[in-house]
Amino acid sequence: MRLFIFALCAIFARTVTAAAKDTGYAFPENFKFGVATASYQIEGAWNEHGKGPNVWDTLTHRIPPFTDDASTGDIACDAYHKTVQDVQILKSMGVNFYRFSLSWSRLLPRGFSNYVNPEGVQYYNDLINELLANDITPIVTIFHWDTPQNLEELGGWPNPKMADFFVDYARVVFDAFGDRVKEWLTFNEPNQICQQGYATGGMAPAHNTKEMGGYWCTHTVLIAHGRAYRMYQEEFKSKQGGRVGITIDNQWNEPLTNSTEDKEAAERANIMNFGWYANAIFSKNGDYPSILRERVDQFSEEEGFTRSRLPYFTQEEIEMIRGSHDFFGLNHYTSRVVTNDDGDQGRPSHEHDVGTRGEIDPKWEPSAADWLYVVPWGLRKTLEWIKENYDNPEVIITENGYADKHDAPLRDCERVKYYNLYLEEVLKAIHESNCNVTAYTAWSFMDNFEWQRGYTQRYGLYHVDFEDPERPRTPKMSAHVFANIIKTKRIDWDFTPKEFEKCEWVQIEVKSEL
Ligand code: GBH
Repeated sequence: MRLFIFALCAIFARTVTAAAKDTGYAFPENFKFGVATASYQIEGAWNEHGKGPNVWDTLTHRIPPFTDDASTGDIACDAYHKTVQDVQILKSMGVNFYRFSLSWSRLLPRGFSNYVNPEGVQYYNDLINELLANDITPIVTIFHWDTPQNLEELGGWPNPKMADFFVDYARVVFDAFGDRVKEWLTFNEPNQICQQGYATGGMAPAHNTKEMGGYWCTHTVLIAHGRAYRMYQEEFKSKQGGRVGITIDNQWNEPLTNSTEDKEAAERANIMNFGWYANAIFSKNGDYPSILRERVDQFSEEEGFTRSRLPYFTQEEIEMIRGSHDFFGLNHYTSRVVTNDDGDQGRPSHEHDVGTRGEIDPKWEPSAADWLYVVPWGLRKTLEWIKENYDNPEVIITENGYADKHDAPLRDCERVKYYNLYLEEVLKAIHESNCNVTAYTAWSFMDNFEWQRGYTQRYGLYHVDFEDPERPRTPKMSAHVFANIIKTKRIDWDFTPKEFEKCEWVQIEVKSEL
């Protein structure tokens, strides 16, 4: 069914011409560019050198297979064995920074800080040192979805004790790497950790507790983030002088029509999906957004629950979490048009709590991922929304990228188009809306294990051949274009075909040397 809809949309989109515009703006002198990856998606070496199992090891080894192609991250890009080579590639692209994540169970095999695996520490030390020796700043995500299996068996993120375990783990990594790592992200996309992990079952540990686990998980994650931030301030900030943030993802929700009802619905969807995570940390008053509080409290009561499905913070917790950031990490890929929905929506459920329905505009160009449509202006609107609601914090775009198919060509026109169009919107946000965006990260450095999609979709600037035991990396056209953007601080529209629909057969002159 999903494929069928996708195919229909694809036919539709072919007839539409992209509005590619050169605004002539340049990125500010001190603007930084980088590329991102995550431990489970690239490292492989799943059971080497003392690494303990995590929820993705467990899920991908399960029978019947969880992933579309029955694949695992056992080897993935084999990045664990390719530190020097990968850093050379990063250097050749000219990136200012590299965002990667730490594998918790590689460092603490059973999740607890009573035993730190020296070989795990060694691997990340080598990577960090290699980056610094090549003038590339490491930006480190402490947790990108690979919960140690042992901690999952104690309940995972809905268990409030996870905040203790996370703070212990964070202390270990600040202590081991913080002399050289100055930019930290506590969590990648709490929304996906919690909703996909515990409410819908789309990601490990793939629990489907619908109306419950997502809220409880979020509660723990927000507390864990706040406590790790405060712990860094107290124990490390004065000697290490680094910065700590969090990466929150959104889909921009645009009203389907001009009606007041649709406008309210879209705003409610932005608040109840994005603000759910951002408000407690970034808003002046802290805590969950009041509309989330009111609706979930009211619906829980109507549904006959003893207490609200949305947990309450203590006053102390509100103050501890409020302001626990040195910057805002944003992952953004796509948008929806949104309308009010008073239907049942599987009540009790988060969808019913929000009471909206998101749709795809048939004019939007699809990607190989069924959720990812090309909607460049959604990024600018997101940046403006953050500015308005959270007092114009510094924003680091920690992910943005495009999926094509397993057999997509190295001449990846669609990806180039995506980056050019989205980056143009970043430029407008900076120059026309005064948004405080200081850095941009492409997802991803190279093709990798795309979670439940396995290796059926590619996001990389570099192609990885997963059939070859050497896992060779080859630059795609997008890698050349991105390298050129980094070098010139401008989007070079002449470098790419002006008429994108002819992209497949236009010859592209490759200017940069990768
Ligand atoms: C990012 O999440 C991740 O941080 C990164 O690890 C990942 O590789 C990258 O995106 C590409 O997916 O199937 O309709 O339930 C992006 C946000 C939102 C992507 C939810 C997957 C599933 C939607 N994610 N989405 S659905």
